[in-house]
Amino acid sequence: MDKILVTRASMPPMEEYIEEIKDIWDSHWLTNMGCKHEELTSQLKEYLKVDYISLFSNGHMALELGLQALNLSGGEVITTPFTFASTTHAIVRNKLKPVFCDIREDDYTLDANKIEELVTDRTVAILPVHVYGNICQVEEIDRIAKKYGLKVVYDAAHAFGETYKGRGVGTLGDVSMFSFHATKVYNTIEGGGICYSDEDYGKKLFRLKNFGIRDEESVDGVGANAKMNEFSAAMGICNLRHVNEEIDHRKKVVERYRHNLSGVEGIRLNVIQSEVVSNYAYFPVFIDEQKFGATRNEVSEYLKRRNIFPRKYFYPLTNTFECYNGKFDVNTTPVALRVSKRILTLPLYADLDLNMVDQICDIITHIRKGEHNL
Ligand code: T4K
Repeated sequence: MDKILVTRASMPPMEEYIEEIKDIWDSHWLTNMGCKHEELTSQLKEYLKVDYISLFSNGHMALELGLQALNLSGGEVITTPFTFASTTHAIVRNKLKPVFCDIREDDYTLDANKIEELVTDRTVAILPVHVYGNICQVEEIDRIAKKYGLKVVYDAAHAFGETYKGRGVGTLGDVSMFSFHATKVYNTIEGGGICYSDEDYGKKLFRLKNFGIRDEESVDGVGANAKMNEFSAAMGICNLRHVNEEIDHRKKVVERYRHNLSGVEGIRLNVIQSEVVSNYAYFPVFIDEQKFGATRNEVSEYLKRRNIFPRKYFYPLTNTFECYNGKFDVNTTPVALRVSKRILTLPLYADLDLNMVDQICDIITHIRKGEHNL
């Protein structure tokens, strides 16, 4: 049996991509905000229901420079440790201090009830993550941000195309970042975007991703280079034509998993959020070893021996990373710690065969019944 990996990049038919890149050969225009870049920008703006979007070479640079463009100049950012390395690194690389807030037991997002106690006179922003596409407690976060004059930057890397109460999730907070990495619901090979509504902010962002260049003879910012190239943009144009279909297929996979695994003792499935139109980005299961009879690690290792490769997104927590040299106390985020040791994200992609989903679930239910030697 071929390896079943946690995900598989979605790709358009090859002929469609070749057709899309033909005019790049005619123009010899490969990057620096070319035609494909501009076309994709306007298509994404419409698809995501946002005022503005600025495209980047990847989601991380979008987040890092998106934060930089807010001019927060030192200070503390309240954030979650239950995320990919990028979120915390983006804060630290901006010379800001992450202050870790615990997460909610049910949807794994930042626990808004615990934010206020972490606000100090140094706090400048809140950086929550719509982890797995689960939307944060946005109204409460908004209330706190207004009360203390804080910026809200959403890491919406997992939330492409989702809506909350009918609004594009990219409109939440001051700015939101989407990742268009190969592993995401929607990809531009590598890529990312920052959504915003303030035009002046957009101008700063543009300079930051293009060396701080104002015009041919003036450079007025110490910018980086984080532009999306034309081949990525062409991939994005093609993938956008298929993304709704992609999400429908993912939905079927998720429904099959839910059907097979709901009611298995010791397995808790991801929440369904009533006001959210989901993109079915990930399929995390929380394994309670007391009730299930095996640990998350045992299940993961057993599946790997059967050529199925789930992932422990997100373990370890970012506040335990070696690179931070013990600066943060993981005991301040006990729920995140408990979840990170018990969560397993199962394989999920649009063309994952439903029979394979059944096989994965069979293995898990048999482990529950003690019918497999771990
Ligand atoms: N914020 C959050 C909350 C994020 O989750 C991420 C990225 C970011 C920010 C930053 O956005 P980007 O700068 O990446 O745009 C993967 C992705 O690389 C990363 O984008 C993603 N989050 C993270 C959750 O997952 P790894 O280290 O697990 O990737 P890797 O190479 O092990 O790939 C995982 C599986 O994906 C493979 O087993 C097979 C499949 N795959 C992978 C690649 C690279 C493909 O099918 N095709 C491919 O080209 O991080």
